[in-house]
Amino acid sequence: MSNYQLPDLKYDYGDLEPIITAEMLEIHHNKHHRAYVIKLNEALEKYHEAEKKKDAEKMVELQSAIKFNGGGHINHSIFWQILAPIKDGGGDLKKEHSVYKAIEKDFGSFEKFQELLNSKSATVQGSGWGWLGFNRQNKSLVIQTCQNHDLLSARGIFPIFCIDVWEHSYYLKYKNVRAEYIKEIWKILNWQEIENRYKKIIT
Ligand code: MN3
Repeated sequence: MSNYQLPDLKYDYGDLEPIITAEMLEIHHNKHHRAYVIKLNEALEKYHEAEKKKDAEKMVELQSAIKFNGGGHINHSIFWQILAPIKDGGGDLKKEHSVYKAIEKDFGSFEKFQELLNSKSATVQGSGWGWLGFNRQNKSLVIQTCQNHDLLSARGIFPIFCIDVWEHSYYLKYKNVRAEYIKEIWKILNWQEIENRYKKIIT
């Protein structure tokens, strides 16, 4: 039987302050992400039951819950990894990194890339995610957005890093000003992990 688990964070809830407060991170990880994991496991259990009974109607019915909660679990698991406390190198952009050079090549400059990702993420309608991804076909970096918890990989694009722009990720501190949260989150991006993810996909 499948049994997905809430992943532990590599930092404490207070470690991303002041960008993300301890209260925000605890609710986001321990409540929201945990709920996706629980509901994913429940939906999969029901799915396996339905499969045993050859109940195709029930199996189709359950797919939306699997997609939503499974996507929530997968996307958040990436999100926690690509963040780091400032004291542990969060926001420390390294110009010698391959991913930095690729960003400059594919977007003209790092500043242009940042502006574009910020504006696309800020204008996601409703809930969703902003992404830097790698398109394997033309071997270039792309900025994309997804609705809800849709997976970037479902479009054939490898996820390098993401910004959660659901209201639950910023509302406690930034209220309705999503753009301010997005501007701040660059200060806690884990560029070493982002570099590792980029290198893994290009080699
Ligand atoms: Mn979230």
